[in-house]
Amino acid sequence: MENRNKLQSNEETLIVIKPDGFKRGLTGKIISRFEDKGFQIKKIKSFQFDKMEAEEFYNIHRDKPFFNELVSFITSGIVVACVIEGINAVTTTRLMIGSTKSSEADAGTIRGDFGLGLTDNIIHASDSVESFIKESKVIFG
Ligand code: 3AN
Repeated sequence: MENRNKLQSNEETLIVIKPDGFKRGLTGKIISRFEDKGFQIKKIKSFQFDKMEAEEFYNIHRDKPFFNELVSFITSGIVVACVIEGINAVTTTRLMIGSTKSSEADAGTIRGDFGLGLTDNIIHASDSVESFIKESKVIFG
């Protein structure tokens, strides 16, 4: 038991409920899933990204053809960002949100259960500890 715990690291990650998730009133249900799983909500903030913050947040996608669409969507309404903490938070959170294309995401995942969109895919979650550090700095400073 002691050994197993050593392999599992307690870490933090970031989730952002996107404007579609917020508008559809899914915030509570989504946050509950993370609490039910055993994560703690360490920070929470409801706000609207401005263009500069969104471009910084999505900096890694700057050269992608869908970059402008991404920035325009994430700035289109209120989002709810949370820093969550728990065992293997980055990997487990990514499993819980599901594949990028909501229409193809597995049932039981957040995208699989609540949406059909691609840009409007309800939730963002950091894909690494490095991304978490960069992304959470944009939101929480
Ligand atoms: P994920 O959010 O699953 O990590 P990424 O990091 O590949 O997906 O893409 C970031 C965001 O960009 C996605 N959440 C989605 O909103 C959007 N996106 C990804 N691929 C496309 C695409 N081909 N066309 C439009 N938007 C896309």
